[in-house]
Amino acid sequence: MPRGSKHVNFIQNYIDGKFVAGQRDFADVNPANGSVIAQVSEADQDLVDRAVQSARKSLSGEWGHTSVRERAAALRKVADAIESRFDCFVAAEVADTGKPISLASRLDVPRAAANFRAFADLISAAGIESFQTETADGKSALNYAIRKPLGVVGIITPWNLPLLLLTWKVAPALACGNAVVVKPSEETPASATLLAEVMQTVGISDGVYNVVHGFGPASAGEFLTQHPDVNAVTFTGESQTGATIMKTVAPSVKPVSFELGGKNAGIVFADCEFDDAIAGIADAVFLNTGQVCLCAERVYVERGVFDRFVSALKRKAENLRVGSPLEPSTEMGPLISKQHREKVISYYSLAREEGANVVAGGGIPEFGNALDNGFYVQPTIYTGLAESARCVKEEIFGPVCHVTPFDTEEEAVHMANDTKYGLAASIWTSNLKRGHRVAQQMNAGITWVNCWFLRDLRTPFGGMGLSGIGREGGMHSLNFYSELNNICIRL
Ligand code: NAD
Ligand code: 6OD
Repeated sequence: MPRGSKHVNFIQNYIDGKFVAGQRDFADVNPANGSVIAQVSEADQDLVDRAVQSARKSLSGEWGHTSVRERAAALRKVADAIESRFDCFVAAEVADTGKPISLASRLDVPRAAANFRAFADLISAAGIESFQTETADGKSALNYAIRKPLGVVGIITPWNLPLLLLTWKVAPALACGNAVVVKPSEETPASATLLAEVMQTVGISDGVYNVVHGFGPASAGEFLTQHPDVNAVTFTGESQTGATIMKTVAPSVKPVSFELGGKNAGIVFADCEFDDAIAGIADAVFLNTGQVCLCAERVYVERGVFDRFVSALKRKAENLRVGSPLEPSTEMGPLISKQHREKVISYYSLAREEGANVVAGGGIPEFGNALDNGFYVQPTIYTGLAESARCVKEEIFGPVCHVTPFDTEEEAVHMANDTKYGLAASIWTSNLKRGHRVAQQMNAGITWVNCWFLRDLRTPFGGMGLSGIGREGGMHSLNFYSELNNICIRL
């Protein structure tokens, strides 16, 4: 498809306040039908360098002198402008990811605006740490720590919640006075580019927000993480990619924040509110076609309600409306790509080889129309696997779970924690004491009781083990995106 074709959009990089093309393009594919929706201009090493230099320059210009009040006001303008282009953002996100229009409208785009407002509020209210220190001579000293920007922050994000996860990092980085170079996933380049238009419209200084498009290794992702003038890297994506980025940044000892993969557990006790637990676990397994890092791929159910639970979850899976993302009633769209579908389907085959009982799904749906060119899979439930099975141990990142019965609380806790990951867990019980007790034993960064993915943006968010390094959210974000300079004054 030629550049500038009337039939396809051309998505460019955004550097120093201008849209810029590189030497090579790649295709942006709609996962719902396999069609090419845009050509994307890949940033080579020179363009990534220009983006980093423009970010650096902005820090010594007008942006570097903005007050907290001015930055908070700028963030609120960005939030307003996202809302005034709500339909445009929804359309971009739906076309790039294949997620249902209802989901993008209630989750992804509202959260993007909320991210900017939350960090405008947080930076406006943030205090500074101070201590009065008694000294040996009977006098004292005053210590106080001031917050300074890190400098140029490299932001690398995945394709599952592209705008939500990008703005989750851009908003606090800008609130703290940094300039950013973002590298969205090659699968979902549109919303980061639309955000560049918003930044331009609301008058964010040139160079403060830059977008470079491309892939990871030997492309924009690697060029950005290895750039000597990038002061910190914040990354959301696969654990293995996190490990690679860690090696890349090691020689220059850059601070990193990593939000990585998960193999999350849901624990359902017999005393739960049954319908709430079924609805919550169905969401936790199938939302966004199972492509949320917080999704529950392992469900542990107390034996007394196991059969009833599995039957009810099967009904949920079989009644999910899988179809065109543009149809308002659609509840589940395709996976992100042909390649990702091959991965998920390979796990569906592996589950059978490992001896699973297929309760629901396990294959590819047939529509008899253009959607057959999309990357759909069936919502799938397995039982009967050993806890050591690969399908129970490895992140699949699709609309699939394995359900295991348990007899005692200790057994449930042990199985839920038997993983190298440690991102999220959900516990379903009407016994509040048990809820607290079990939640406190979870080896996870986030544990929900009688809910799932209920967010308060002031709370710590992140994982342990293979699920990440550090926490973002609230003050944790402000602390990551700032350098603290402690000043000690002898009184
Ligand atoms: P991915 O790691 O393949 O890619 C993420 C980003 O990293 C993309 O922009 C990619 O181009 C870039 N990248 C890849 N290799 C790179 C390299 N060597 N150097 C620099 N950049 C590189 O992940 P994905 O497939 O896009 O996303 C799915 C994964 O993300 C899942 O594992 C999921 O659990 C995880 N995830 C985690 C969270 C969280 O908050 N913990 C949130 C969303 C997704
Ligand atoms: O809600 C958030 O802030 C967040 N980071 C969600 C991550 C979801 C993972 O796919």
